[in-house]
Amino acid sequence: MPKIRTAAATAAMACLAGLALAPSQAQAAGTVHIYKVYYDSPGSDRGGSSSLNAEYVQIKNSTGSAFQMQGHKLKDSSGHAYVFPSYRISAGKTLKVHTGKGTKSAGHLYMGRSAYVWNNDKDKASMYKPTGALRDSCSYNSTRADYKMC
Ligand SMILES: [Ca+2]
Ligand SMILES: [Ca+2]
Repeated sequence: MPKIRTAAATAAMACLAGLALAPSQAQAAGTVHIYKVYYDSPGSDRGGSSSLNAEYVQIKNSTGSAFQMQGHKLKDSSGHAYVFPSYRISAGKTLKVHTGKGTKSAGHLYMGRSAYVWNNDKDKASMYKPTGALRDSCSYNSTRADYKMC
């Protein structure tokens, strides 16, 4: 009865293929999270504007809809804090929060500081919701790298 066996095998394979699709569908619900901390700007840290702004925290919105950051807070281990102005991250997009001064533009916000925030050896970036609850954090402890993918 080779024909029947073939039909059964085809049905079983179709069933397995259906099951295999399930995990990727489950990943569709994303988060707004800290994606990268670039803590040691390229070159020597002389404090110029371009060096200060090459130090940044990148946030990613991996959800399927735009997300308003207003009122969120970004903090380092020693308590330096930045409160987000009104800024919408589109679905799937990222936002860099630079340490130095600059003008807000698509994909870029500026803490407006004249000194570095993120320690070059170890530190922890924490992002809080407007309610004060922790949304996400990312810590690192290495001078061998200049940035951390969270
Ligand atoms: Ca630094
Ligand atoms: Ca450096």
